[in-house]
Amino acid sequence: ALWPQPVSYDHGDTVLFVQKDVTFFWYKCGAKNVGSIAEQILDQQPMMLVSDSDLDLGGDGAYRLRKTYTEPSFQEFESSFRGEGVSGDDIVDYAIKSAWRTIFKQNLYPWQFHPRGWEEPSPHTHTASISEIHVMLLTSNSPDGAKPLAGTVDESYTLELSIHGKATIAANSSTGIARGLTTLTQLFYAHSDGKHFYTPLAPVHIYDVPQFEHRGLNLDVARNWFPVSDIKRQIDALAFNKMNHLHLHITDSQSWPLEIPALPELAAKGAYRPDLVYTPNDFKELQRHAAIQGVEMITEIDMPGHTSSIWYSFPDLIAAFNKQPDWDHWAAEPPSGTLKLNSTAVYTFLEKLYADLLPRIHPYSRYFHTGGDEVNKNSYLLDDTVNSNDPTILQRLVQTFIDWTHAKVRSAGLTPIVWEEMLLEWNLTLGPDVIVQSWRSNEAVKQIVQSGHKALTGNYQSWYLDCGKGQWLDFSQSTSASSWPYTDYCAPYHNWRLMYSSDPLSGVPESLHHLVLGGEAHMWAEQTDPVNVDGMIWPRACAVAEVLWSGAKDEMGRNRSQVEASPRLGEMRERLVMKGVGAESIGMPFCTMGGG
Ligand code: CP6
Repeated sequence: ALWPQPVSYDHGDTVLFVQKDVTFFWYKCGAKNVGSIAEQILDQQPMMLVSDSDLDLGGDGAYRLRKTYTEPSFQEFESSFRGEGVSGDDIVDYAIKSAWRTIFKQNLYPWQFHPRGWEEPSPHTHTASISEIHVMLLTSNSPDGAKPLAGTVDESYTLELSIHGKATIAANSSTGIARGLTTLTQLFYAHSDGKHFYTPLAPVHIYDVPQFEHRGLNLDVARNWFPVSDIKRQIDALAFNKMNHLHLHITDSQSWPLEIPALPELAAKGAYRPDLVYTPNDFKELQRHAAIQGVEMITEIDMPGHTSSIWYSFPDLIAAFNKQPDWDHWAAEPPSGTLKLNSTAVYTFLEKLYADLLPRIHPYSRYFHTGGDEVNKNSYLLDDTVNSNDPTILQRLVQTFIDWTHAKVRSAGLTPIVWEEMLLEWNLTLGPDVIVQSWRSNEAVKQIVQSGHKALTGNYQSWYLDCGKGQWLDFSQSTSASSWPYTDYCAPYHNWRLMYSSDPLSGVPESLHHLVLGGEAHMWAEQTDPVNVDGMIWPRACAVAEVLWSGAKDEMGRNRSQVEASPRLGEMRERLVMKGVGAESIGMPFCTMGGG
């Protein structure tokens, strides 16, 4: 399970206090692997990991780097980026400083998780304390350099905390170390005096490994604009939940906030306001802030549908632009408008766009999402380069469009991702490298993997965070007094329990499970902005994170218990709040106080 058990302390327990001047030791060595260390832990063998004799030092390029931190310098912390991309060393460096800050500055005083009258551990009578935390990167040549999440990066780790206060984390990659340090921070609590920090959970032996390699959040920053700091806070919360992808749906029909220096009019006229934009520097900062925490940012420029905002700068490229009440003949959402499908001007535009944008993505991500959802056939009746809604004619043109864009994406060193309709509705021939993102059903996931493509899950019946607010206007009500019942097709509200009970592998034949890379929770932002975004995403996305990290089934093959998850999620929510994330409450303290 991803979230630790809440503290259960009684007076007989060992309580380890940890001091602010704890020293972090960072080693690299080439000799061991996490699997064998996990075996030792599972066999309950005593581990001597930190003695020099147990590390294979010196030979065969194996080496040891010992860095120590006491109280990290946060000035350096914020500005330690250098060069293009993010290195494995940057990740460990950041993770250590981040762990220190979480334990000593953002920790939880767990009053909601004890009966009334509980006496907390006293800092004066404890028996042991932690003065050293050792992190070990076991393979010095792991491929976690500039692109840390190449799917091949092993995020597993072991975490050992003895009752004598020896803390050791070992992993095969820098990202694995970051995951282990994240877990470590979640074992500690703040004392009510605000000066002491402790864990009653030792001894701890953890071997942890994710079930799915793609664990993400899709954030729509086109329907509403979000300052960079709000997006960074979501990245921090993702990393705290061991999620490793932020899919940024950065343009749509309503606004184009992404500055493209080669096409300055796009954001100047297409953003909601000329200053509500993401500059090239903002864009890089976001990618780096994600990468340094083991989170890969995936940029989506949704095309050819969902592009009406281009109309404000390049009206000749867009067909069927309409914001009047009859927009719904041509699109899923107002304003309608789609890129013309048989226009050389469109291809000239795309050439400029991709030449500017794709090289800026390459150092940080393997992927580029080309969209492709909800393309409306009727809109091409109004496209002067097509003048038809004949599916055969359109299919050929969309195929050409995808072939052209995907060739550009590949020549920039990136792998294309598309929405499911490109494969399942348009029956396009996609390159075998293309990842197909489902959003409509588990049945779609099955069809995607049966076609041989890798799939991302997360559909509107389960993992849509916007669903169930009753947000869809019934346009028949604006023109008549019809008593036709208003229904929201993604209702009811998707609470954490609904999200927790969704299995990404449901209905997928076992022989094809390996093609399900994982999935994403979706934050479509028609009715979400910086005021409510934290509460809309958290803690419900924690439920998705646990399913993707640990699998939807428990060891017995049953759905994970919501009863068992509830107090753990409650504590996770408190920890997010302590980190400055406005996660919503999932229940009252009475429930976690043991009814006390
Ligand atoms: N925007 C974009 C959306 C949605 C999609 N794409 C969406 C569709 C149905 C529901 C919620 C959101 N708002 N670009 C679908 C992938 Cl219920």
